[in-house]
Amino acid sequence: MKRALSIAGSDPSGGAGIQMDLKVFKHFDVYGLSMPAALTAQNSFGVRSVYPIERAIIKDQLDVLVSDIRPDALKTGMLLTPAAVEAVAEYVEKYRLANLVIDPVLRSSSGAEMLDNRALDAMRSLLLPLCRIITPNIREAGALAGIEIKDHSDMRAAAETIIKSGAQTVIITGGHLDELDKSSQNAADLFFDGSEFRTISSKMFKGEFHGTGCAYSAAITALLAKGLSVFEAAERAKEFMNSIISNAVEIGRGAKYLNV
Ligand code: PXL
Repeated sequence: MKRALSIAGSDPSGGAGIQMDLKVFKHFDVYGLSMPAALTAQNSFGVRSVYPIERAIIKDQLDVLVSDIRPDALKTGMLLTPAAVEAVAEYVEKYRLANLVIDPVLRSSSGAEMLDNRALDAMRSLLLPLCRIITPNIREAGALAGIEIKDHSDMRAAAETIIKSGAQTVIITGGHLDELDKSSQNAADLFFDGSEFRTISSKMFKGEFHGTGCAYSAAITALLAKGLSVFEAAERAKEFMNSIISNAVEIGRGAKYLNV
């Protein structure tokens, strides 16, 4: 059986983070491995607190796990601190782990910071060069590229800068940009592998859904573990998102949760 590993924050409400990632891995029939790189206290109204996990604990979890069980693909989500970014980069290199997917989580939709500024620098210099694919949203892509993205041409410029920083492939999820254009019926993601720009479009869903970035990057991770190409994985992951968003459920009394 193929194995996928999630190194991300813990969301006790199960709508994002390692809990969501495990459900997505299961959906795709991939064996799920997970380790928290940070903790949160949250519910469907938002994140109340975030707590780091110290470097030694992250290293110990990775060392023991990976010396026995090698993942076929892995993803990072909320890492919070430079120490977490550095520890993950060190072990991905040391064990030559392939198919690294980075979801560069900067903030929760409710506004809690999930990667501080020094951690962003560490991610750009240490982790990006090790990844097969990085899946920023508009704001995260802007932060990584050091520009403010206001339109589709800024989006392409940011994608080029991110590839120059060492990522093999980038998908900038465009939903938040297209939402600014009230007439837009589509949410278009921009795919760039250093040679060709491609667009992956879908219907736009109105409203706030918790954990979309986590579920999307987890789906890509599972599909890479199964041997799909990056573009095929991205297309299949987008179809999966359409289905779990259109069937979103009310688990708590705040934001809707994805139906995974
Ligand atoms: O969707 C961003 C995100 C990532 N990881 C964890 C989260 C959230 C949003 O709340 O809680 C653990």
